This record gives sequence, C-alpha cells and structure tokens, in this order.
Amino acid sequence: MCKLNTEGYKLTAPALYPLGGDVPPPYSWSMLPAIGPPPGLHCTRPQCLSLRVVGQQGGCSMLFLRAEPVRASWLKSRPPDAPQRAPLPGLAPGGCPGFPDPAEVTSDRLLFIRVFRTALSLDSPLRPVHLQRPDQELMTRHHSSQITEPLKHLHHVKVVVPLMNFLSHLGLEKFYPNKLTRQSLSEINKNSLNETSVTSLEEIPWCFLRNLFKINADCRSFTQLPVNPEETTDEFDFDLYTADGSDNKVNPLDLIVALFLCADSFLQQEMALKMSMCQFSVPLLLPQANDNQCSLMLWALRDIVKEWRPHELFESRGFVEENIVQANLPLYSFVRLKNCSLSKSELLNLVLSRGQQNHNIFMHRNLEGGALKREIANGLVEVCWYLPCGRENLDTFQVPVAFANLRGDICESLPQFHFLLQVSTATFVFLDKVEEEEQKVLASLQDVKSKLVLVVNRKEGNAREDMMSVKTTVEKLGLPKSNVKTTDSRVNGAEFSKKLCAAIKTSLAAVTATISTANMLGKAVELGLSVDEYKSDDQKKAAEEIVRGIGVRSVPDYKKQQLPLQGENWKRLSQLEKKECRLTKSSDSGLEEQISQLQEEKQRIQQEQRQYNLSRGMNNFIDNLSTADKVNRDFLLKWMKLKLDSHSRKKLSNLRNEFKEECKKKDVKLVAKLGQALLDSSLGIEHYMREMGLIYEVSCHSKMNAHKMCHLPGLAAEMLLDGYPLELLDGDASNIPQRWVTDVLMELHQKVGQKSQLLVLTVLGVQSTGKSTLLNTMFGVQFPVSSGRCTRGAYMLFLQVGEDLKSEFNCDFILLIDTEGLKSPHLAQLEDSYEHDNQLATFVIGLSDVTIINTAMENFTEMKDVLQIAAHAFLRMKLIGKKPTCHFVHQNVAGVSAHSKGMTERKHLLDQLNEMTQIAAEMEKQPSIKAFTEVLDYDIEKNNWNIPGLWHGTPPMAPVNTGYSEAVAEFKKHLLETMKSEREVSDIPQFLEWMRSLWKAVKYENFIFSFRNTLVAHAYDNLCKEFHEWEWEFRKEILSWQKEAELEILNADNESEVETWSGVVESKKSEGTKKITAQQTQMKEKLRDYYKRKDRHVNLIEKYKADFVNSITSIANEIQCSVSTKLDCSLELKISSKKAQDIQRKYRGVIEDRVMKLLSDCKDLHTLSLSDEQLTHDFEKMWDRATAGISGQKERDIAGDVLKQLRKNFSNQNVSEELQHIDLKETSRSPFKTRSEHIDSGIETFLWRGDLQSFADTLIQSCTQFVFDKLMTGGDYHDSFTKDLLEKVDQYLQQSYKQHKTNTQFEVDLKLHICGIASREFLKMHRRFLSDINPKTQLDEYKTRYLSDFLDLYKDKDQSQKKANDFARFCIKPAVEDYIRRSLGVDIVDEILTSSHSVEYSSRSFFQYNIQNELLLQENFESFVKYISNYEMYVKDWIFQHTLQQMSEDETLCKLKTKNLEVVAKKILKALNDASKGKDGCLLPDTRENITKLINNMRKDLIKDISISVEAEKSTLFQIQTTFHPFVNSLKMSIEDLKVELQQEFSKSEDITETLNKLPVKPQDELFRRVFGCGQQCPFCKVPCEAGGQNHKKHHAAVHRPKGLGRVKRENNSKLVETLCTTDVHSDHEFKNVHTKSQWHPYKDYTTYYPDWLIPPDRTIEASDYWKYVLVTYNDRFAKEYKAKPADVPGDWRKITKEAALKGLKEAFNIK
Ligand SMILES: Nc1nc2c(ncn2[C@@H]2O[C@H](COP(=O)(O)OP(=O)(O)OP(=O)(O)O)[C@@H](O)[C@H]2O)c(=O)[nH]1
Ligand SMILES: [Mg+2]
Ligand SMILES: [Zn+2]
Ligand SMILES: [Zn+2]
Repeated sequence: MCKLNTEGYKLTAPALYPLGGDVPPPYSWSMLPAIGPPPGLHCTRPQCLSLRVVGQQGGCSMLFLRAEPVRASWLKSRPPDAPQRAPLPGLAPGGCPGFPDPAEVTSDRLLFIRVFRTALSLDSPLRPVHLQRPDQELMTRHHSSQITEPLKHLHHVKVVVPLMNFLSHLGLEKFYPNKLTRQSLSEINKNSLNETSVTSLEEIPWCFLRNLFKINADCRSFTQLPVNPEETTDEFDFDLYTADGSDNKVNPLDLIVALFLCADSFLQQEMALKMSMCQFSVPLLLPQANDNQCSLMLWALRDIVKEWRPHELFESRGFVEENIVQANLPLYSFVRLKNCSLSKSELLNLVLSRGQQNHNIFMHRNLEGGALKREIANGLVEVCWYLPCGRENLDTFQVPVAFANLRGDICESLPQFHFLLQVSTATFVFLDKVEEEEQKVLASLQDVKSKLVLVVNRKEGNAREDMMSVKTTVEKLGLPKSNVKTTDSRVNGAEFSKKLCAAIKTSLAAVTATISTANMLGKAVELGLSVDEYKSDDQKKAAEEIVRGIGVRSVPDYKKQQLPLQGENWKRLSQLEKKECRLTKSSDSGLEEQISQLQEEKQRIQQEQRQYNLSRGMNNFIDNLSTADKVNRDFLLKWMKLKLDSHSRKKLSNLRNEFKEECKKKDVKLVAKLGQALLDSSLGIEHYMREMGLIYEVSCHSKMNAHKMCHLPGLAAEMLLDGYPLELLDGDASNIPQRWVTDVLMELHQKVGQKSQLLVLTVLGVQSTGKSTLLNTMFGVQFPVSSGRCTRGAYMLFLQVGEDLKSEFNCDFILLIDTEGLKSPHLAQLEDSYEHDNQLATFVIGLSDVTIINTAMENFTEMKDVLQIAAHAFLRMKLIGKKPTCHFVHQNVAGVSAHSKGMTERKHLLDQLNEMTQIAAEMEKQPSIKAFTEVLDYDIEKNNWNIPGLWHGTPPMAPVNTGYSEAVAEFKKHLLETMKSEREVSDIPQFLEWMRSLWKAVKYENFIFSFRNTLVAHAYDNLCKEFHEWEWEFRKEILSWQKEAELEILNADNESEVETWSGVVESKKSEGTKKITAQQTQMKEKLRDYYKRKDRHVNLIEKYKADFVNSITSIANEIQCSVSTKLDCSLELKISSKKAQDIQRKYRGVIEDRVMKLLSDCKDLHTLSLSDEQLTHDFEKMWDRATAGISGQKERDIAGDVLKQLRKNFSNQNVSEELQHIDLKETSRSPFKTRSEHIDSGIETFLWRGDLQSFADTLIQSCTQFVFDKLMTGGDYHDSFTKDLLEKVDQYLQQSYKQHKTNTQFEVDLKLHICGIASREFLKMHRRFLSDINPKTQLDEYKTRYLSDFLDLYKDKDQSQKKANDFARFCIKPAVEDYIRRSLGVDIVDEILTSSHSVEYSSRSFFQYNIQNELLLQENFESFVKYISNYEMYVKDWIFQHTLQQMSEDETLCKLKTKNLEVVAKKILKALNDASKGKDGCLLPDTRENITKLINNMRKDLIKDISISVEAEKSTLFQIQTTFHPFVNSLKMSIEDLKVELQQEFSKSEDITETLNKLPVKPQDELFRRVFGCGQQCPFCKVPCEAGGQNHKKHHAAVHRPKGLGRVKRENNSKLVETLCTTDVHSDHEFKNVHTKSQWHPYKDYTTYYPDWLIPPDRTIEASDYWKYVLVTYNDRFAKEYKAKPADVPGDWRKITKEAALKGLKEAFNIK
C-alpha cells in the first residue's frame, strides 16, 4: 500500500464525492461525463471507486481510484514504448510530485492518484476547510475496506455527498457554488425559443428559471418529468437509483435551494425579485452545503421593493413604497417538530390569502412534487410578506406583516430556529407530540417563551400519550394557555386559519419592537450564521461614500454641483441645435449670419464646458468603476442603485403619487410642475452614466483631458455587453451625446470582433402602460419599472443571440430600446410635449426593425394619440425607404374572450390608422398615400396582440397573472419567429449612421426633405455605377453593330438602284430595333436582379427604381433615334459617293482610252524605243487635254437647307411669317443680345437681365461647339446636323422657359442666330467635302500611277509585285485606316473605363467631387467662372483634356490602333485566303479574270468590316498584265508590308487631338453623356443635378452654393447673395423670381414651384465649406465678373481654410 501524501496539496474546498462502479450504488461513470470510464474498459462496473476533490490549487482536482485486477492487467498490457499517457482521459501524464506514478505500482490493490484539470473553473473564493472526520455514514454505507484506506488519509476533507449528488443529478454541479449568471439566461437561443416540455432531469432547472423569468406564477409546476410508464430504465444509469422511485422527480423546494446555491449574487437577486412578483415565498436563510451552516440572504432580497397602503392612508389614496428588507415589520415564524402531521405551509397560505383567491405562496406537500422527500431543502427558512391594499374588507391584517417558514425539523436546524426565535415577534411551533430530545430543546427556551406559540395537532390513536408530552412541555416552560393552539381532524384548515389569524391580530396589536431584515444582520452574525452580503463589502462602502456625498443637499442641488454637465448648458446646446434647423425671419441679421451666431454661441458653451473639472462625486464614480473587475463593478453599481433609490425613494414616491393623482384630475399646469419636480429629484446610476458620457463628449474637444477619458467608451461598452442599459436619447434635454454613443458602440463593435449585426426592437406607448414591464417580462431584462413617470428618453440594451440562432436570425444581437411614455392627450397640450413625443417616436421607429406599439385599450383617446404619432413616423420611414415591422399590443384585454369581440375592434383600429395615415400623408405632402397598409405590411390578425392584465387579483398581494406571462411568451415567440424571415440587417456602424441621420432629420421639422443618409447615398451611388456599366454595354453593343451596318450600306452594290439601298437601310433599321429592344429587356432584367440583391441595401433605394426603369426606356429611345439618323446619313453618303464615283468613272474611262491610244501610238509610230522622258512628256500632254473639261458636283444651297430644317422645327408654331424673308447668310453677324421683348411683360427686369444673357451666351457657345465638332469629323453636311442642333437648343430652351419665362420671340431670335452661325460653318464643311471628292482632283491623284502603268506597258514589264503593292496601298490602306477610325472611339472609352481613371467616371457624384477638387487645387478663377457659368462646356473640355492626356500616356492610342490593325489585317488575310480558293478548296485557276473575281469575293466577305473603293481598285488594276497566282502571292506580301508600315506610322508621334476629332464615335461625348446627367440646375444656385439615370423624378445635388455664385444679387444694393439654398429651405425666409411672378414665396414650400427638385439641408455644417471658401476667396472678382457688389460674408466663413474646404467636399460626397 503506497502512502498517500496530501501534504503538498491544500484541500480547500468542501466538495468531494465518490463515483464509480459497484460500491456506492447511486453513482455511475456517466455522472462524471468529464471523466467517463477508462478507455478500453468495457466493463460496466469497473471495480473501482473514485473520489473527486473539487477545488484544488491551480485549478486541479484529484481523482482517487482503486483498480481491481482487471485494470491492473490493462495497465500491464500497455505497450512498453507507449508514451506516459494518462490512464484516464484528462489525466495529466507524469503525475504530480509526491504522488506515486501508476506505472510503479502494480499490486492488485492498486491505487492511482492523479491530478488533472477539470472543465470547472475554480474561481470561487476558497475557504479553509474544517478539519473533520469523514462522513461516517458514507463510509459505512458504501464502502468496502479497500476504500476506507485512502479515505482515512483524507480524514480532514469534508465529504458532501447528498448535495453534490443532487446537483449532478440535475446537471448543476458545474455551477456550484455560485457560478450561474444572469447573462447565461438572457441570451436568445433555441432553448429560450422552444417551449417544449422537459424530457430530462437536466432540463428541469432551466425550464423553471426561464418560466420564472417570464414571471410565470406556475413555474413551480414545471419541475416534474412527464410520467412515462413504458420507459425501460437504463440499468447502468437507473437500476440502482430507482429504488425509492424518485430518481426522476424533484421536489421544487430542493430545486429552488439548488438554484440559489448555484446562482451568483445577481442571479439570486433576480430570482428573489421574480419569485416575489409571483407571490412566492423567498429564501431568508439558505442552508449551505456543510451541515448546520446557513446564510442570511439579505443581499438576495435587497432588490425587492413593495408598495402597500396602510389603512391610515386609505383616505388620501397614498401608498407606502419601500425596500422590503428595510421595512420594520413584525415577523411571525412558523416551525415544526419532526412528528408534526399538519402542513404549516398550507395553513400559512390560507392565512395569507384570505380575501384573495387562494394562492400558494408557500410550497406545500399537496402541490405537485411537494410530497417528495426533500434532499437538501431542510433547514431552509422562507419568508413572505403580507401587505395591505387599504381596503377593510379585503385586508386580513391592516399593517404589513412578515412570515417566515422553517423547512424540516427544528432539531435538524437549530441555528435557524434560534435565529428565528430571536428576530420574530412570535414563533409558532407545530407539533403532534414532544419527544424526549425535543423536550430538551424547547425547555431551553425559557427566556423567549413569551414569543412561543405551540400549535398542537391532536391525533387519534395514542392521542392521550401525545397530549401528555405536550402538556409536560407547556408546564416546564410555563407557557400561558393562550400560547397553545390545538386543532384536530374535526377542524378544517379554513377554520383553523381563522383562529390563527385572530391570534396574530391580537399579537399585532401588542407589538412594540420590530426589526427589519437588514437589521437582522447583527443577530445572524452573533449566532454564527453567514451573511451573503459580506462578499461585496468594499463595493458597498464605495457606493455609500458616493451617496454620502449628497449629504443634506437636495437632489437638484447635488446634481447641479456634482453632475453639472447635464445641466442648463447641455439643454441650451440642444436648443441651439434645434434653432439652427429652424431659422426664423425675425432676426435682423442674414441667415448665414444667424447660423454663424448660433455656432458661435455653441462654441462658447462648449468652451465653458471644457473649463469644467471633474467633480468629486464623478471622480469617485469613474475611479471606482474603472478599477473594478467585472464582478466588483456589478456589485458597485448595484449598491449604488440600492443606496440611491433608498435615498430618494420617499420623496420620489410621494411625487409620483401626486403626479398620478393630478394626471387623473387633468390639471395640466400642476402636472407639468410635478413632472419637472420628478425629473429634478430623481437621481440614479443613469445620471452618473449620462454625466460620464458628457464628460467624454467634452473631453474630446479639450486635448488636456482626452487621454484620461479615452477609456470610458470601452468601459461603457463592457457594461453594455454585461446587460446594462445605455442612454441613447437624453429625455431631459432632448439631445443625443452623439460622439459618446458612437464611440461606445464602436468599442463594442470592436470587442465582438466586428460581428455586430443588429436586430432592433422598440416599444412605444403612452406613459405608464407597462412598456418596460413588457420588455422585462419578454426578455428577462431589467429596465426600470415603476408606477408613475419612470423611463425618460430612450435606453438601449444588448441581448446576445446564441450561436445556435445567429445564422437563422442573421444577427448577433437583439437591441432593445425602451422609451419614454408618450403623453396622453390632455398632457400633450404642455408646451413642446407633442413635438418631443413626435421626435422620439420618429427617431426610435426609424432605428428599429420591429416596433411594438403598446396600448391600454381602456383609454381610446390616449391610444388615438399614440396611433397618430406612430402612423406619422411610419409614413416617414416609408418615404425614406425603411420598412419596419409593427405590432400592436393591447394591454389589459383578456385573451380568449376578447378575440371575437376584438375583431370589430381591430377593424376599428385599422380605420383609425387609415385616417391617421391620411392626415400624416397630407402633412408630409404625400397626398397619394391613403391607407396604413400602403405604409406598412400590416395584417390585422397577425399584428395585434391582446395581453391580459398584469395582476391576478388586487395588488399588492396579487401574483402576476399567468395569463399575462403566457400571452407575453406567446407574443415573444411569434415575434422572434417573424424576425427570422429574410431581412437586411445592419451592423453597428450602419446603425450609427442611421442614428445620426435620423436625429438630424428629426431636428429639422421637414423630415422628408431633410433626410440624408450616407447609407442611402452609398446604395444609390452603387446602383448608379452599375447602371452606367450596363448602359455602356448597351451602347457599345449597338455602336459596334451600327458600325457594321453602316459599312454594309456603303458597300451595297453600286449597280443597283437607290430604292434597293433604301431597302437595305430599312431592313437594317428593323434589325437595329430588334437589337435595341433585346438590349433594353436585358438591361431591365439586370436592374430587376439588382433589386433582388440582399447586400446592397436596395430597400433604401426602392423609390428610385421607377426612375431607373424609365431611364432605360429613354436610353433605348435615344439610341433608336441616333441609329436611325446614322443609317439615314449612311444612305445619303452612299448616294452622294455613288454620284461622285459615276462622274469619276466617266472620266476614268476617257483617260484609260486615251492612255491605251497613246500606248499604241507610241508603239506603232516609233520603231525605236522611246526614252522615259519622251514618254512622260507625251503622257503629260495627253493627260492635260483629257482632264481639261472635268467638272465636279454642284454646290448645295446649305443656308436654304438649314432654313428649311428651321422652318420644320417651328412647324407647329405660328411663326412662319418671321421666317419667310430671312436670309441666314445675313443673320447673326453681331453678338446676340437679350431684350425685354424676350420675356413676357410684368416681370421686373432685374430678375432676369444678366441671368438670361449669360444663359443665351452659354447656349450659343455650346451650339457653336457642337457645329465645330461636326465640322472636324469631316464628311459632307447632312440635314440631321441641323435637326440635332435644333433639338439641343430646344432642350436648353425648356429650361429657360422654366427658369426665365422666355417667350417665342426669344426662341425665334435665338434659333435664327444659331442657325446663322451654323449655316456658314456647314457651308464650309460642304465645300471642303466637294473639293475632296472633285473627280479632277481624284484623277490627278491617280496620274502618276497611270503614268507608271503606261511606262510599264510600253516596256512590257512584269507588274504583279507593283500592282499588288499599289492595291494594298491605294485600296486596302484607306479601308484599314477607316476601319480603325470607326472602331477607335469605342475602344478608347473602354480603355478609359477600365483604367485607373475609371473611378472618375463611375458615378455622377464622384465625377463632381473630382472636378471640384481639382478646381480648388488649381485655384484658377477663370476656371471657376467657366465651371459655374458654362458647366457643359467646362465638363466637355475637362473630359477632352483628360482623354488626350490619357491617350498620350504610355502610347495608349498607338497601342489601341495597333490592336485594331492586327484584328483587321487578320480579317483581310483570311478573306484573301478564302477568296483565292474555289468552292472545292483549291486555288482558283491562274487567269487574269480571277483577279477581279478575287477582289469581288473579298469585298463580299468583308462587307461588314471595310469598304474597298471601286474606283481606286479599277484605276490601280488598270491594264493588269499579270495572272492570278503571282498577284495573290504578291498581295499577301504587300499586306504584311502595309501592316509594318502602318505600325510605324502609328508609333510616330502624331496629333492626338486630330485623331480624336475625326472619330465618328467620339469618346469624349460618350464619357460626357455618362457624367453629365440631366443637365438641370438648381433653381436657386444653379448647381447641376447629380441624380443617376436620365429620367429621374427628383433632381438633387450633394452641395449647393451661395446663391451669389449663380449670379443672384440683392434687389436693393446689387450685392451678391451669400445664403445657401440648403439653409434657406429650413428657414422662414422667402424668395421671389419670375416664377412667383415677383411675389414673395416661402423657401420652405419651394416645391410649389420646383416640384422636381429635392434640396435637403446640408448633412453637416462643413459640407458647404467648399463653396463658402470659394466665395470668400474670389468675392471681389466674382462681383466684378457678374457686374455686382461683393457679398456680405459671415465672419466665420473667413476662417475656413483650403484644407477645411477640401475636407468639407469629401464629407459632402461621402468620400472616405
Ligand atoms: N394593473 C396593471 N398594472 C400594470 C400593467 N402593466 C404594468 N403595470 C404596472 O404599471 C406600472 C408602470 O409600468 P412600467 O412598465 O414602468 O410602465 P412604462 O410604460 O414603462 O412607464 P413609463 O416608462 O413611465 O412611460 C408598474 O407599476 C407596473 O407594475 C397591467 O397590465 N396592469
Ligand atoms: Mg418605462
Ligand atoms: Zn441650390
Ligand atoms: Zn436631374
């Protein structure tokens, strides 16, 4: 036998229990899942016993086991080289010092000792162990001699078998002691969702707790497993344990004791609180694991607050509210002797619930599970309180009374008994008879005998003997007769309880001294009981110290001194911010000046706040909070709460009382006063926390303190994670400490590894309708609850979602928001209160995914008011694209009976809602919305919940109604179920973004117009980007198709008639239409798919969907038009080039005849060969004569044609007379001047003069540019040019009608002017074209070739190489160049869009950002003027310059050209190869004719790609002598040469500008189209619209400018106007212009005149810094430029730096 050495180990904790096989029957391996049977050991009964010590140094436990031979042999059979592996899983190899290594011990009486880690965390405080003999019973009952041996060595360890046994039975042992926390229960997981009945013992505690947390007063009956007779018991697990048939049953009392033993201090409190709400008795003395030990549960009961109305307050309707442990109450104790057959608990219940429905306050033997043998609950003392409601007929006792009940026999729990005797007013001892032992106990009570009452149950049988024993005792003690109550079977419980009541009442009348539970502490210590509260003494002291700081001061004074930041200044700041959003006309100064002043005051206050030094109270609070660990922090906060509450309870409860009364009386003024007093006098943790937030907020501005305070958000985030609520909206000041909330939540976001998807749930409703109670019941949380005003502002609380549900819910947290009650209608008259409520509701509804509207049906007017507010808020959400779910909870409606009746009521509710919606819709200027269901998905069946009243009976003695708890549970289940459906969830950063923008929007009165949110902006931007890409795909597809179609038309058979060509054009057009339609459908599909995406916040941009759909249609129409025009142009080009060709052919024929004649002449006349000079001379002479008479085409009357188009343009207006005698050649010689005839009369000149002129100038400039662009492309004039030009003018004019109210005269004059310019330019174009195609010039080009042909022919030279070369040079090369020209445009766009510069063009707003950024960096005033006055030109130039730059970088253009060259060369060579072969695939015969055939075949093959000029071919191949084969071979070589030559040409530096200008598809135009948008400008400041798509309903821009920049000046002094339209629209100011017919009109209602503009206020003050800076910088120069006086700019604008301006720009465009 090896020696057991325990010296090295301090066995400190009390739990050691045996487990294993045969000996102690109840234990089995499976009870210790962490260990299990040894591996390889299949024996179900390992002959061993193991003992485990829980609580060992270093987190180790010890396992003792004795192995029988079986195990020894297993050990021996271990392979010798096997590592020193632990024989049991979890055993550390090698053993521990002082313990024998198992390998060394090989006897058959083997003893293993191993130290290993268990899954338990052993962080509970360890107490020194009593040196005690081991539990004898255990040894004798369970053990063979072998085991006694080791246990002897462990004789100083206390073995607590029954407790651990019981706990492990319930699966609770790992929580012992005090390891079960509240948090583990508040998590939302599968268990908390599925309310299936329990199936195993392990589930019982959880089921009980969950139901208790739902305040289900039935929870005690969930402690039994359903009976299942069929169940065959697992012999291993149950065979031995089923002996007494109670293996799967639990006595609820045992369960409660077990849970209290396992719960940590906070859970204990919570359990006690909920139990007392259920009107259960709660533990006062809890038996501890080691026998005869018990502790006073003072801490656990600390949280219970009770209200009652003593009879003296009946008249005044007042009530007493008190922390029950601090109330001095008479206490009556009930104990029993072992033999008592009467149920004292049952009797007590009768006493306590007289006048009420019978309620089982105490558990008793006739309740489910109550009769089971108690394992651990003996020695428990429970307490409950009788509280009067103030009504004589209901109240059993007129004063509050406490009752204590000791479980089990007195003799087993003497300490408890003695304690009770000491603290009770009277102790009732229940007994049948008195046994010898008991005699002694009772006899020793001489000194307290007056407090002793014997309750004797006289039993039949040996009644005499029993009564004698009682008599002896009574006599020994000398008890008066009145102190003995007897009953027998003839008296029933009710009657006897009456008797008892009477006795107590008598006793009450004589009570002199009472003791509060808190004061029992001294007695407990005296008697050697432990007290649970001692754990947190330090925190208690710290809390007391803080609270002591209040001293004799009144709470309002204290707050002013110690919590100053949340005082006046903070409220003032909030007011200032609101003022900023609602500027009034009243002040003398300008608007921007007003803002500046407000800003200044804000800064002053902030400055003042920065001076602030940490007050003592706060310093103390923060210090204590920051240094404590989690548990101590919890204690500190709890202590503070308790202390603060009790400090102000009396005052507050009186105030609340009064408040409630006055509310009923409807004296508004008094109510307001009381409300304020309530606010001022309340002081809780939340005030300290609020101050902490404000300290942080302030410290951010002052560098000095910042580092000291930077840990605060982390601290608060931890607290949030621990389940504390955090103030989101300060209800007192109506303000949000944004930086604080942001930083705290961001800390939290980081702490959880950025996994912070949220689901937000809010409750809203009238004051004191049980909103907080509802949330608490639903989620087991602890929002403050009280009768009378309670919650202020809005608080948030984070609930963890369990791992098992995260994916299902698609979120990590449920965020609960509890809100301040809305005021009832008569209170709403209070100043600002309606507004306050409205703001609150909009704000929280805006934040939440699910909103619970809590109503109490009794009061319909109140409800209407809430509905009004809610409907309004929901409507606003709809308008900004957020769609929350909403549930209506009707409190105090009994569920079942109400359902059918409820239907009509629900209908009525819906009617109400519809009505409210209509009103709200009108207020928000959305009259089209008529029904609530248009705003929300609302189902009257599914979204309405009836919840019965909270109390079952009359408070205070009423328990919570089980109906309430069940209805709430049902509601919760459904709610969570619906949350599972697919939603877009946001994480914390997104939540914060919503919070900021919502709050901002709420502050402006006009919610819809003021709502701006970067999430929305991002979502919109993303869609725009995609949309642009789709659009370009669309255009590209059509452009490349069009390129081919054009060539096909050009390549159409020259011999056929014009009609045939028209046919080709028509068929191409219809082909094009089909293609466009297909593309359009495809694009629409893409859009539809996009809106199905889950990752793009598409719900926020739902309202723009129609815009984009319309845009697709208009893009398609536009493309359709342009294709049609282009094809028409091609046809005309075909016709005119045919004409030119015909002429050319005619002369070519003549020339060729002459050449041939000259050739034969020369050959015939001169026998001698002529010299080259001679021949050339002759040729020249012949040529001159032959070409003498050639004349080209006639010039068209371009001016006439343009005029014709102009007349057509005016065809539906009666202006023909004016156009009758016009000669365009003569118009527009002088600059265009606007005149008063251009404007309808009655409008003041100053309103339009300069403005209109600049408009006209811009238009003329842009049209001229358009004409030049056409000119530069080359080719002939086409009527479509004029048509396009006029269309462009029309577009502009539409705007001028709108903006300037111009008339037809203006239009006529302007168009004439522009057409004049155009006609002259187009004439130039036409002339250039004519000269280009002049046959003489063309022929002259061929001259040298004819000459050389002539010479060759004369000399009979072989020409194959030369002809092929010429063919390549003169026919193929131009075609190739043309091909490249046609393709290049699209390629360049593609190149730019995929390059690093692509972002610039990705969306309109980003483009704007870029361009403005660049402007400021360049600091060029002229650029600013051009940008502002002629935005289109500026943008075009910008794009062109950028394109140029990009094309020259890295020889990009050359690369693109080469790429195209490769493509086309490949095509040509392939066509050549194909064409040179016959159908059989063999080379065509080597004849001369086949050359023509070859070329014709190639032409056909390449009909879509290139156009080989016929005339060029004919003249090149003139009199070709060579045959097919050599020609083909030479041609191939020539084409290769051509490629090389072209490549060289490309790489030589060249004029990129010209290349770009000549492209038929101009990249700059395509890019321009992308970023330019609709071209509309803000009616006030002229900033261009940035909305995506072509056809949007609303124009908008990210930043607006001071109006002066858009040429607006003041009427009286011509000063430029400095205000921003974004400021004006939320002010009281007015405007007048041509639209208002010179009448003043409020800016707020600008939509009356400009319904298609959306001008929200700036998201931040900084957003418009850019333009403010520009105005300040160039004020004088702008004034000069605009012929006005400089603007008066507010002083602080001058402080804006260039950097700030650039930063503001970034902010405005959401650039990170
Ligand atoms: N009779 C009755 N009382 C209730 C019911 N629900 C809650 N209460 C009690 O009403 C009081 C107010 O409950 P709270 O949950 O604080 O109400 P609240 O709506 O959050 O109040 P405020 O936050 O002040 O607006 C508490 O004393 C509750 O116990 C109910 O259905 N019937
Ligand atoms: Mg509340
Ligand atoms: Zn504007
Ligand atoms: Zn627009």
